[in-house]
Amino acid sequence: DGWDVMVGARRVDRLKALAAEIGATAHPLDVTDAASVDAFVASVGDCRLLVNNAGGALGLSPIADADDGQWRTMYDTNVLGVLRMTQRLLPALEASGDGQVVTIGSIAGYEPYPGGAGYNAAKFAVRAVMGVLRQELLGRPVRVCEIDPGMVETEFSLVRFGGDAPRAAAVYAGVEPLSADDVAECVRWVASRPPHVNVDQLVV
Ligand code: 8X3
Repeated sequence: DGWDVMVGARRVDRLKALAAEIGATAHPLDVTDAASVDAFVASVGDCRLLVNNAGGALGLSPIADADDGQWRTMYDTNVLGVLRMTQRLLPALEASGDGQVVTIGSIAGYEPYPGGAGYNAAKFAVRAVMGVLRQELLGRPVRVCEIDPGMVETEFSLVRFGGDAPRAAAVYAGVEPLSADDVAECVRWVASRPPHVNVDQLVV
């Protein structure tokens, strides 16, 4: 669609390969690290669109056995990561005259499930943050959209289960899950709406 894209992630080798594939600029980014976010944002310049994609789940333990370290990491990545990125890029987004924040939430932000409490809590929080942001920016030129996918076959489950490939594969057995491309297409569609079309939420 003609966007001048800057991509950020922790795994620099993959990031560079992706950037080369799509013609983007790559910059290392860890959304849990304020200094990393500052360095990323310092190299952004003009900005009309922020896509908050970083997130993920760790573990599937019932609350009785939950690991507070995993919960802390999930909150830091899914929620505070969104805060750090959004807060720092808001001035540029607003100055563009037609800014937009698109954040990837999850169906887990609507539907709690056994073993999901830490991730559910984080994604419910993301939804709250996006709802507040939308109200706080009312009347200013920054739209706020949350895209909430259900089951998407990426490395999501491999990460959740600490690299246990058979357990991760079992999540998608017998179903046709969404793909990363399906979600990317949702982002592309939202980002290409004209300024008066504010897509608040997409549950996919
Ligand atoms: C991932 C969706 O249902 O695996 O965000 O938690 S679910």
